[in-house]
Amino acid sequence: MVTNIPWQERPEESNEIMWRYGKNPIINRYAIPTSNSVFNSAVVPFGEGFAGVFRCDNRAVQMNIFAGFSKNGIDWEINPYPIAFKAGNTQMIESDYKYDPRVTFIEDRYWITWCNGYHGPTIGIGYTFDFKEFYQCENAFLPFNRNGVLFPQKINGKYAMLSRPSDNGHTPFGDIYISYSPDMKYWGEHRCVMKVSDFKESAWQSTKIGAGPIPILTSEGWLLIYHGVITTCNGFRYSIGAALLDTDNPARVNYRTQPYLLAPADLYELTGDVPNVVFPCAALHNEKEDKLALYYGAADTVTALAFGRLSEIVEFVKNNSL
Ligand code: BMA
Repeated sequence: MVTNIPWQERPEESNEIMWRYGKNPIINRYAIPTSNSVFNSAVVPFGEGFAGVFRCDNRAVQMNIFAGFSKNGIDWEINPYPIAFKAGNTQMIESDYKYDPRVTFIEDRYWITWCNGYHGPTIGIGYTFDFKEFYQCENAFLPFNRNGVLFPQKINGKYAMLSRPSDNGHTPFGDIYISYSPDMKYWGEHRCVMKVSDFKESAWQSTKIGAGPIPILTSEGWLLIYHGVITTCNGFRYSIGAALLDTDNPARVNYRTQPYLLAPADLYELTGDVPNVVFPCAALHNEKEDKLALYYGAADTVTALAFGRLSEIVEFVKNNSL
């Protein structure tokens, strides 16, 4: 049980289900000497504190992932050099770029997934035991795909991953699928989980959706926090919602938010390299203390933190479902 996750009580004047950290953003765009932006990043409990894999685009705007460490989950030391992978369960495969990492501990190691540039975006997989040595495995899928998110435990004896088949550009469509693997190398049994919503029912998630943090197992099923996109006259706007997936068959969606939980509203979310984006890639939770800390990229520029009560989020998803 993780006891010291970042936390700040809901401000008295707020009645929101999720509220922002008062000192957002927690990581600024120039956090390492070469960075243009640090966003869409993933953290996990590690040792006495936390470790993370951070998306730092450099000043040539090359996208890569970097390891980082923190005692309190808020103040981060990010390595100034990108992760250098060794060959894992295959020979080294090409990687033109790496972005939007997710991290989870399964059985004996930390697994990392990311959007890997291999003739276009697809899902890269790697692992580490110590956040010092990293191993890169086979890509999970053919191009084009993004938002590969592992479940934190095997389901019916197999590894399970959500993903979002896409195109080679700024994909104007996208639904969430699930795939299974016996060995983290071969993936199959692909099933559709969730599609975009009907515009008149819930427009914020009507263009495309994608899984966010590693799903969290609750008494009501898997809590999946996801991003949803609407196409506006100014381009895409990215917001955050949540769903409850069946525990044994997560391809079945039991509930899914009609209103969003968090949408771009503060200045660092509204302005930046890509305005109007909140993009969640990680969450820390403590079930006993009923706490959730959500990490999200803001405006493709900085990294921010929001909080919520796990039980309230679950109730909200159930009571405000599409
Ligand atoms: C998506 C990805 C994310 C990014 C988002 C908004 O397609 O590229 O990394 O945050 O667009 O620009």
